[in-house]
Amino acid sequence: MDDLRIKYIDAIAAAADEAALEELRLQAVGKKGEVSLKMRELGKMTPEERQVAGPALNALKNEINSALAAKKVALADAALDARLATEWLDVTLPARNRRVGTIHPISQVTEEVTAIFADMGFSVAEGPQIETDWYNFDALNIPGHHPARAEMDTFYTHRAEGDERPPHVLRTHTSPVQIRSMEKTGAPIRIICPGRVYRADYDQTHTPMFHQVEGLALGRDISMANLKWVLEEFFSAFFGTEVKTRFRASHFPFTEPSAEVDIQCSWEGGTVKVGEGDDWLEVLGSGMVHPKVLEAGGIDPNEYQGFAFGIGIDRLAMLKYGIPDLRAFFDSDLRWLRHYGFASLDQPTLHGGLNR
Ligand code: 2NL
Repeated sequence: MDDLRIKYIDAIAAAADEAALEELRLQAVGKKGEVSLKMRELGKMTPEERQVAGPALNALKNEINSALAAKKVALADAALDARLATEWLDVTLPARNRRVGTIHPISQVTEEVTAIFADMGFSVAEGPQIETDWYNFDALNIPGHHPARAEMDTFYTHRAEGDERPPHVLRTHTSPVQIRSMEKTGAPIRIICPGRVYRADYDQTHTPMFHQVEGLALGRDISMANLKWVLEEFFSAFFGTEVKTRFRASHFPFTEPSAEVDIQCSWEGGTVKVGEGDDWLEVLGSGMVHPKVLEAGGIDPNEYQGFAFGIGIDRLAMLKYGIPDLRAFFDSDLRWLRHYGFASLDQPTLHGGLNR
């Protein structure tokens, strides 16, 4: 029995893993194990012999079982220690750099324009990009036969066969938003309407979708003089230098009188600089809102009058940030976006300065 004890206690101590341990358990105390076979021999012994051998065998069996259990725990502990020694994680390491997106120049310029006009008391109005022909044309004094409808290269939606109602259009300007605002809040009103507009035109200087910001100010005695001040204030803030404007008589169906507005610039070595020199650059259309347009918006032209204007945002962005090709704006080329884009945490504010 001492030989058995020494054999198994040593073997258990030396077992390398749980499988070896199980093998030893079967060899020693399994059904056909050495200790179990010895216990079966108790029956052939005399009562005196059995009284000595019985308890001794039981003690041996218990001792082996305890050793097996203790070794099992020791092996599990060792396995855990080994994992803890290799599978660690330093949570204090700095994080891996992540690719961050940039703010598109159109978004940047829209924010800049909004900040400047907000400072002059204009709020932002928005509306649908798919419009009825009434809001896009009729309300703006552009009747069905008017050449402006054809000139604007309008995208029309389809009506179901047999549906004779006029089709909806993709808005060709953000003016419909201003009609909707007049209907909703009446006068006095001071709003700008930035957004996407659509015209079926595609070449070096035109994309079928582009961006416009229109402005509208109505009151009892708002005049062209107010328009000129607001625009010069706007361009000077936007370009970060005093900018002179020049008004040229023009014609739009929705304004009377109408003016095209040029800003002062210089041409040197093939690049334009705004706010210096004695050249002029056409950048916007404007005028006093036509009485018929006021009426369409539910406003009495005998009580209220005011100015409206429209500027191309894409053009403004190209001018301010020296972006040469309009069509690249909408290619979603990541290299272009990283080059011309703006940091998302560095947004324009008047107090922070717009021109960094
Ligand atoms: C241009 C011309 C212009 C307007 C837009 C407007 C809107 C209403 C009433 C009257 Cl609701 N006018 N908008 C007025 C004059 C010109 O845009 O060539 N923009 C680049």
